[in-house]
Amino acid sequence: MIGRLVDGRQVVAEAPLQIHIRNAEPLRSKVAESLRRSGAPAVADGVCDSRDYDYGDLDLRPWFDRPDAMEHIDGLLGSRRISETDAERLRAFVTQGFLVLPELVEAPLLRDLNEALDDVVAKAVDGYQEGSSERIHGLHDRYPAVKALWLHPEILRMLDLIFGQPARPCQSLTYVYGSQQEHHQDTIHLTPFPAGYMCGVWTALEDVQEGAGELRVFPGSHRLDRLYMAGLGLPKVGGEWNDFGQKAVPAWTRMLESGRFRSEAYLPKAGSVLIWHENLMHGGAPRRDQSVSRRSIVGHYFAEGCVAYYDSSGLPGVMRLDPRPS
Ligand SMILES: O=C(O)CCC(=O)C(=O)O
Ligand SMILES: [Fe+2]
Repeated sequence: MIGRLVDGRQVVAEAPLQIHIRNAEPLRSKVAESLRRSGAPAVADGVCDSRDYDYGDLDLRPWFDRPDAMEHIDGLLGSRRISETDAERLRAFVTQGFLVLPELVEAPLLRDLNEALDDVVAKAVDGYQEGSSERIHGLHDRYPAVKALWLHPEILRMLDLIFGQPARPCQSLTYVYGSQQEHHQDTIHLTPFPAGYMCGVWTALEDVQEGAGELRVFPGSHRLDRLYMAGLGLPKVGGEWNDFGQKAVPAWTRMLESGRFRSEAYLPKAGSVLIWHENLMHGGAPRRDQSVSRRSIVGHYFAEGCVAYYDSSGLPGVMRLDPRPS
């Protein structure tokens, strides 16, 4: 590789550059070995795709996707690294595909978050129209309260326990009203390699009422197959989601047809946080009462050391390295 020193637009020096990536810690080194073995690209240069990675290698599964997941939790308990409450939550994550931290967010932060949303609505930030189901991207970089939630120590602690690795936020999505999003698995949009190393985090900013377009989850559905673009015969989405909607949504519907998994309405109290497994089927119910808001913020997190990309668009993924609050 050639390294270039640039002053403004002018190259003032150039020299051959060698980069030694150490990948010393366990997940990084396992991933690096897998990439080498399978001939996967070590640097994202072009379109990222699931076929580039060895998803068939079961040795790369995270602990919670292994048959001995409960023993892993017992081990953490035995070494006093976690409390009995943590253990209960991790067990729920393994069996149901999600866990809940009830009323976690402190009252002052919850108030600041709601004030941030009031401001978004009043100023029509990003063209947001009061009453619409639109989501607003990236408010963590505009409102300190959203950043504080995004990097909330207790959420990060729980994610670190799940991943066995430091969790790194990727994005935030803010909803004032219900999303009414079709049921889906996030895997195809926020794609980790190895599979499993991504979680969604859903925080309620108010008590969620039935009919407000509540989040619906399908307990246990994280054990269903994962869908990727290549498997669906879909080209990467450049901006137009029609083909995607016509193929992916029916594929998800077919996966649920057996009736083995039933959706549950999630009706949390303000400040509660739900963490879902990357492959859990979930969606937003129809807003039966259009006048009722459903203020919530979603963050997606990858585990440090995994490969992160967006299979649906083929773009490389983001892992933000913002310092954690001490
Ligand atoms: O909040 C919702 O209704 C769904 C959000 C969602 O699916 C996501 O952000 O991954
Ligand atoms: Fe989702």
